[in-house]
Amino acid sequence: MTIQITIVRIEEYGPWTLTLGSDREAHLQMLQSKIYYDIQRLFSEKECLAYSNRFDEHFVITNGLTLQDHITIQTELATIYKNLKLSMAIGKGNTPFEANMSAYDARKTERFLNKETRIFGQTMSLSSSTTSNSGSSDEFVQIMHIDIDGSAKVGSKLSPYEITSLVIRIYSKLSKEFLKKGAMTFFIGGDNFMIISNNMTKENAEKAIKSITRSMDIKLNCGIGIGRTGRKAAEAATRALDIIRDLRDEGKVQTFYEIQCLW
Ligand SMILES: Nc1nc2c(ncn2[C@@H]2O[C@H](COP(=O)(O)OP(=O)(O)OP(=O)(O)O)[C@@H](O)[C@H]2O)c(=O)[nH]1
Ligand SMILES: [Mg+2]
Repeated sequence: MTIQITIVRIEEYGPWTLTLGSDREAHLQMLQSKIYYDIQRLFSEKECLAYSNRFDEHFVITNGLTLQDHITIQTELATIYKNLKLSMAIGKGNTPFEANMSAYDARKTERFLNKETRIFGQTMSLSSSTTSNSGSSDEFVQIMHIDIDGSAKVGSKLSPYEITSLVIRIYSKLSKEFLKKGAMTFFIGGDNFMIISNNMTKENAEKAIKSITRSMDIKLNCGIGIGRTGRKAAEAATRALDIIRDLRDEGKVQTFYEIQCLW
């Protein structure tokens, strides 16, 4: 059972930013937010989910998305961002990290699936269905939605910037610990993280989270979701997290909850 990840990247972005002069930061920040918006909009319409990776690159869970779907999105992005060169690299793997490596490799070795629109990928069998995306049968996605328990309470003791510093420390530990298992962690705002974590057992996840929080005065709640597509898995993970909160409100404290989405 594999996962498909597409890395959308702004090519030759560094040199291009220089052409804007030194008073460029506000412009770049607005542009980057807008690109993220359009990537999330176009992919989520097709059951995919995008995560920003350092603003100039985006990781998208694209299970079930065909090459033709990618070409359509890429063409639309090219009409919005005429001055930029965007590329897409599609990869598959048993773990999200493997899928990332396969995509990265395809771009590095210039293995084009479609040269005209700069789409790279291994010559693997991409789904051929052209109807609405319900995921391909040999693919699945597992997502962990992690959130700090009672961050509002922590926030009443810490100033806004100190909370940020705490969140960054947690982010760093999550990223390091889960990468060992081939999983990729993304910060999604507030006190929330999502980890694309295919093939991770609940036991391994619990062990990793415990080792992170042991030395810190915080608790992390973790909703695990499994689905055919990125959106379906994320929906299940967030629902699982909300159930942890509901259970807590009823006095039944538990930090892990798993929901397998109906396909
Ligand atoms: N991206 C994302 N951010 C969220 C979500 N839910 C909450 N947040 C962010 O997290 C912040 C804190 O909200 P909560 O996590 O609900 O607050 P809390 O005090 O930690 O409460 P509990 O998590 O229920 O213990 C919010 O201000 C949002 O920025 C979510 O589903 N997705
Ligand atoms: Mg919270």
